[in-house]
Amino acid sequence: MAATAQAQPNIALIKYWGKRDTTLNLPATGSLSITLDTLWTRTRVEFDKSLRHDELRLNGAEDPATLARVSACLDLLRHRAGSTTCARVDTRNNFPTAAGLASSASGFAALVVAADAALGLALDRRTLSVLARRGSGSAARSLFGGFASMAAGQREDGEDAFAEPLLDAAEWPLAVLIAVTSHSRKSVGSGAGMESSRHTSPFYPAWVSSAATDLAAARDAVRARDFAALAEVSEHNCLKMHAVMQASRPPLVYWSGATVDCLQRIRALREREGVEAFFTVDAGAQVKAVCPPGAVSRVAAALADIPGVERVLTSGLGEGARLVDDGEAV
Ligand code: 2P0
Repeated sequence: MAATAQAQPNIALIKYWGKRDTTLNLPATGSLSITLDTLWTRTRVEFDKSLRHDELRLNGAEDPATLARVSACLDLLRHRAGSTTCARVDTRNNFPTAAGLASSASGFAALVVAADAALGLALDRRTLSVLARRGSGSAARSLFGGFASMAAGQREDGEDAFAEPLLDAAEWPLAVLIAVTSHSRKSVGSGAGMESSRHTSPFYPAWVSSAATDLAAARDAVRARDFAALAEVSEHNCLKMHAVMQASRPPLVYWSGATVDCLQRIRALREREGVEAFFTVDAGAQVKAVCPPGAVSRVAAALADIPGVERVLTSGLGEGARLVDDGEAV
């Protein structure tokens, strides 16, 4: 009744920002992401009949704020297994939590894979992706490695809103650099921010209606391994999402001054210095640069030089969520 899983965060190149249903956590738009390798979440789930309620520890400390979300996700798996047994969940991240590095993505992906095994359910990946989405929309994508795309779906029950693999990491081994410009928790979480944008941003309808075109262009670019095309549509989609955020009331400005400096530097590297690199920014101040492995040292040095960049993390593309030995755990 116990299992341990590892999942890595993913970085969306075509963004999910907005829900078409908050109860089932259904995205208003499709998305496309790359799964990282060096950053991970490891989660051990143990169902134990002696427990009176679920328990959650994050990086060794109790985390009552996240427990209800975790319990609700576990309930979906318990329901399928015909079980009411409570669980002890131990989870650890090797990267900063809640600073724009999508810990909920790797967290809920690892949770469903570990709970599925601990309950002996052996659900298929698509079903696990749907269940992870119920925990956190971006988690549906961390079930898969390399490049994954996520459908918005149309069904009211959400059974068509799952992620699918596009290319394995080895098929187009790009690198990701993360310029950390702030360690503070973001002031408005993604869920609340998305709802604010949906209700108040005048740009939200245009964001939703133009999403499918961006997603199709990005999927084509990935399949063709066309870096320039992926760079163009990814930066456009990222800045469009931030325009929606910034036009919300109250405004959602996740950037720091260093964020903007990083964006300008990455554009200069590409447009003036011939370095293949593009940026993306999520609901936080960190900037992610995507480049071929051969450009890593050049891009990393350029980002590290920018005042306000505290450090630069480097990652390749990795695998989807998977079971690991209990010994490797948390
Ligand atoms: C993304 N983000 O596609 C976008 C870009 C943030 C900006 O997915 O409410 O934490 O848990 O479904 O998955 C962050 O949203 O939101 C996110 P919930 P989640 O990566």
